[in-house]
Amino acid sequence: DTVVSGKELEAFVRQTVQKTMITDMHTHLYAPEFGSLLLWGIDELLTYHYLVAETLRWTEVDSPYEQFWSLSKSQQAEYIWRKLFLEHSPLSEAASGVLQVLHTMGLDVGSRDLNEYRKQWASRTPQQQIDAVFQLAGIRDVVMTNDPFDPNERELWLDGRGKEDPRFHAALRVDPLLNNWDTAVPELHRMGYQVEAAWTDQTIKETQRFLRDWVQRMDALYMAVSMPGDFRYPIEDHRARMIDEVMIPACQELGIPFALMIGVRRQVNPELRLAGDMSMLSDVSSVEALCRKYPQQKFLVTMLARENQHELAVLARKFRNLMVFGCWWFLNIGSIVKEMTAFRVELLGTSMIPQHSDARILEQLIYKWGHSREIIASVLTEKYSRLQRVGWTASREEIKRDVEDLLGNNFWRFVGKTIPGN
Ligand code: RAT
Ligand code: ZN
Repeated sequence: DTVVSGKELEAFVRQTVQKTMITDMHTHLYAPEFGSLLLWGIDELLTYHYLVAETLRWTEVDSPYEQFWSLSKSQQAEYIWRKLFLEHSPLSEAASGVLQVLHTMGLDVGSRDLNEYRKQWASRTPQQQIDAVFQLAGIRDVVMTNDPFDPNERELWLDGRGKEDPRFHAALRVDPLLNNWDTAVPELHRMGYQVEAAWTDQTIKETQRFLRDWVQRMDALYMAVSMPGDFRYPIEDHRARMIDEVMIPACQELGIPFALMIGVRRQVNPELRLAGDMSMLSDVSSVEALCRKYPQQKFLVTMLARENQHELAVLARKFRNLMVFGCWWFLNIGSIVKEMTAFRVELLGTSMIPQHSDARILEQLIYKWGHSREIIASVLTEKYSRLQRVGWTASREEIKRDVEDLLGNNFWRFVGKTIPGN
């Protein structure tokens, strides 16, 4: 059952990539049980921090940022709509994405009528909207980012109100352990863990206990941290100690991968709040050292600088315990997704995770995956065509298998779990 002509191949690959159900392995979405933590709707879409950054570029240098922040959410949405959609054309990835969402939901993009869009959302419940969006975007399930240092989220878990919806999985996110140990210590204390700022045996044991408790409470698929690009390993510093003596032992005991998201310089402009973070160059050889030192520990790794991507993909050729994933944050733009997906396939075949959405607002799944699917399909079409020209015709089953690997199975295999429902 092979695909014969070039045209047929293209159509089949496109169709397969379009309809294969996705596991989105890193998002900031929440299961409906988390109530208001799950963001959805047009005002949330418009006030996405990527769009806040773009909007504030159109304000005068002498106008206080506070003027924007003092607006209500709906006023902020109206302001962003005016600046980025009416006074200027919405050509950026994030702005055009909002229109892609409206279009896919069947709304009239041409009307440019924000209040009309609001009405369309007003009659929906979060549950209905989750069902509708997952179906429109072809999402099977998503992995959340679950942070016990966030008091709002922590309360929900401690109340036993964690996730029930099987489409949402947890990932334990613990940035403060590595990046803000001084503030993590009193927080851990308040949570009942006897740690000290000093690196003592008790601190090590108690921090491990904290990780164990939370991985188990959340049933987390992996443990994750983001770090600035100046992360170096191995050196004698707090991060290396925490990784060697606490985090890796905990991951190994629990049998879960460790996800490293490297290359973010937080708050280069604090006035922008959540939108104030920057990308920076990272050190791929630090990841190399970790992969070599812990050959049986699995690492999920993404980096934020474009300049690191090729070297990181090459490193994945050297270490089977390294899985590169996603085109993260500022890299999740058409031109770069295209470039990264192409050379990852060229270097690694299908043994990688080409994309995650990083969606913070439910409906973003529609445009982020819509665009990525298009690009993944066109890269794959080109690669299968090359094979076809020398007489290798992939069967429909083989193409399906490959696409399923890229859009979900590679992740599930790497975390060592079977796909829920299979
Ligand atoms: O992409 C984003 O929304 C960023 O703000 C971050 O959340 C980043 O993805 C992260 O997980 O740290
Ligand atoms: Zn993220």
